[in-house]
Order: sequence, then C-alpha cells, then structure tokens
Amino acid sequence: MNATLPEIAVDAARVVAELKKLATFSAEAEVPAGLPEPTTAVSRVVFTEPDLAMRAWFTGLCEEAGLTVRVDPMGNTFARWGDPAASGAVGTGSHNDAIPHSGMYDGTVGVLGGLEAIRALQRAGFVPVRPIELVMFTSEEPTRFGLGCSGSRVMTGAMEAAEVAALTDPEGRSFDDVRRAAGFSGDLADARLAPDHFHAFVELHTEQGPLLEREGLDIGIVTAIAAPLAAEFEVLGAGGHAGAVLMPDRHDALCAAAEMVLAIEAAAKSSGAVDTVTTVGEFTPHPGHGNSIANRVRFTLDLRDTDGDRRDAAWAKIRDGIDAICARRGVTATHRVLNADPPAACYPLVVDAVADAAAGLTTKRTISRAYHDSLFMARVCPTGMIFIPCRGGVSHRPDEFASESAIGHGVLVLARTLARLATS
Ligand code: HGY
Ligand code: MN
Ligand code: MN
Ligand code: MN
Repeated sequence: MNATLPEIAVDAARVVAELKKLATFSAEAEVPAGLPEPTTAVSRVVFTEPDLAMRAWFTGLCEEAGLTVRVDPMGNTFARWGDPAASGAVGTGSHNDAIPHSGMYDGTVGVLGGLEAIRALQRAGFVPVRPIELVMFTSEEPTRFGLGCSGSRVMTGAMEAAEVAALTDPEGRSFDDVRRAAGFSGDLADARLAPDHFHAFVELHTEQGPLLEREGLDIGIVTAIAAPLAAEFEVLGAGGHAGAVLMPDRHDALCAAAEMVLAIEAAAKSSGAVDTVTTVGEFTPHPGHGNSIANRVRFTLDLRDTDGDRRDAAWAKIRDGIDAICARRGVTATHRVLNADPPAACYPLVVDAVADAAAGLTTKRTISRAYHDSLFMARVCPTGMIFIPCRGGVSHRPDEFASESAIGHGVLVLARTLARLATS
C-alpha cells in the first residue's frame, strides 16, 4: 500500500523524443514562411495511413510498458495498468489525430505524457489500488467527418453509434465504411463504456492560449470547458455572367455569404463578453471561377462560449442576421447544426487532486476555451484537466511548441494526480 506518495521522477527528455517520433507519422504538411524555430508541421487525419502507422507504434510503446491494450470498434485505444476486468479505473489520455498543417503537441502531450506518467509511477514503485488506464481517443478533431470528439461522444453516450456511423467524409464515405476499411470491426455501439468503467478522468493538454506563458505560470488547473457549437451553411443565389448581369439585377451568393461572415463576427464582438468566439474556417463558392457570379456558397460556423446561454443568444442573433441578409439580397440560406454541446464543469475531486499535485509549482485556475474529449468524459465520471503553457499560446499551427520543462511539469502533476485518485 502507499502510505505516502513515492518520490516521482519524470523522464521529460524521453517524452520529447517520443513526441518527435510521433510527429514523423504525418502526411504532407506545409510550413508557412517566417514561423519561429522550432516549428514542426504535422497532418494526421483519422484512419489515414499516417494515423494507422502511428497507432501500431503507439500500441508497441504501451505494451513495452507492460500495459494491457484494448481497441474498441471505433479505434479508441485503451492501455491499462492493472486488472483488465476491474471497474472504477482512473483514466487519463487525449488524442493523437492532428488537423492538416498543424503542430505536434495538440493532444499528443496528453497521450504520451500520460504514458510517461504511468511509467514514472511504475519506476517509483507505486502500486495503484485502482487500475490506471491511458486512452487515445479516436477522431477528436472534426477534420474528416465534421464532428469533433466522435470517439468520446460514443464512449459516453453523448451520441448514438448509429449517428456517428452515418457521418460522411469529403469523399462521401461513411465513418462506418472508413473505419472498417481501416481494420476496425465490431458493433460501434460496443464502444459505449459501462457506467462504472471510470472512477475519475484527467487530461493533460497544452493551454492552446497565452495566459500561462504571459503570467509566467507552470500549470493551469482547469475548472470548466467551453461550450462548442458547429454548423454548416449553404447560401443559394442566382449566379450568372460576370459581365452581362448588371449590379441591380444580381443575387450574388458570395457577396451575401461574405456579409453573413461579417455578421457572425459582429455577433461575437457584441455579445457583451470576450468569451464569445466565432470562426468561419471553410468558405467554398461555386462554381468558383473568375467570370462567373457564385450561385452557391458553403461555409462553416464554429461558435463557442464559456457560458451556454450567452452562446445560444449569439447563435440566435446570427440566424436573425442571416435571415435579414437573405431578404435584402434575394438569396436563400439553409444550415445544419453538427453539434451544440453544453459546457462542462470540472469535478472538485479531480480539480483538488490536481491542485494538491501541483504543490511547489506556480498555478492558476482557468477555463478551457478549446474543447477536448474531457468535455464528454465529464458526463460519465469526475473529470478534470491539467494545462501547460505553450509558446505564444499558439495551436493548430506548425509553430505550436511546448518546452521540455513545461512538459516535465505537466507529466509530474499528472502522475501525482493519478496516484492520488488511484489510491482510494
Ligand atoms: O477545436 C478544438 O477545440 C479542439 O482542438 N479540437
Ligand atoms: Mn485541436
Ligand atoms: Mn486537442
Ligand atoms: Mn481536444
């Protein structure tokens, strides 16, 4: 038994070396000019060849650490230290998929940092009362199927397996077909966790924001995760010849959509709080040629806020603004909501364990503005997150960077947190 927690030594250099190896599992990824060094561009979309090669390598690492590896029908990968059949495990983990032309730390710090936290506890002679289980979630990024966190949504019952199975990628292939072609079989519904599978869950992640670095702090103790909404819009206009259609006669879908994008930005800026953020990341006119007026534009909306009601008020304002633009310009707009999730409060059991584990380091309690699989794990067990600073607060860009020292602090706090949670 562990009367007191053992002295834990983290091998941060090994985590950095493994992160660099992980970054080599990548499709073509561009590095924009002028980014600071070190910069490493990564593209690792779910169920593509780099993802599958990474999975095999990652499984080998877990088996080297003596963990029992299980992969569910969605590709969520579980590496357990302790009794494979026991309930009430303490979980940690994150995601290894990466959006195209992004960086090498988003998600991966939580997966490989979680593995090192377990190895460090093993080296310290810690004996967990509860199993400790590392999770690599499938498809946390919305890149291929338009929906973030599909793996953790199904695991936690936040979404039915059949809904995820029917999601399609840009080539029109369904999630179910793609995952089967990638070698994942079985009934997707079996990815649903038993209610008592986890006693608690804690995710280590880079802050993906500037506050910790700006304030010179080591650790962010996350108390809540913002509420994300994603939707896609289709605007239809008249189109026509760029020379022959006079301006008063136009119903230009691109000009209308451009006005809608500015209305979306204005809705965030006028919400009354800096916490409301909107992004239009995709904007595709059709037919998309210089001498042809666009008759169709497809664009995406990513709307988030730490306050669910304020987010929903911004969403209502956006829809009203778009309706008014349609009426004035003689175009039509339809939309499909991909997800509209409530925010998650982190659980005192885990928040306090993280705060205790960070003794000796400088910390602040903070909110996650990015979403994470923890947003859904919080629906099934006490959940919390640990943030480490990242250079300039940058993420989803190749110049995303976290120092070895920051990673070492994060993994040490994670190891101590896991030990606390797995002792009782
Ligand atoms: O978009 C997000 O917040 C996450 O990084 N996928
Ligand atoms: Mn991300
Ligand atoms: Mn992430
Ligand atoms: Mn995430």
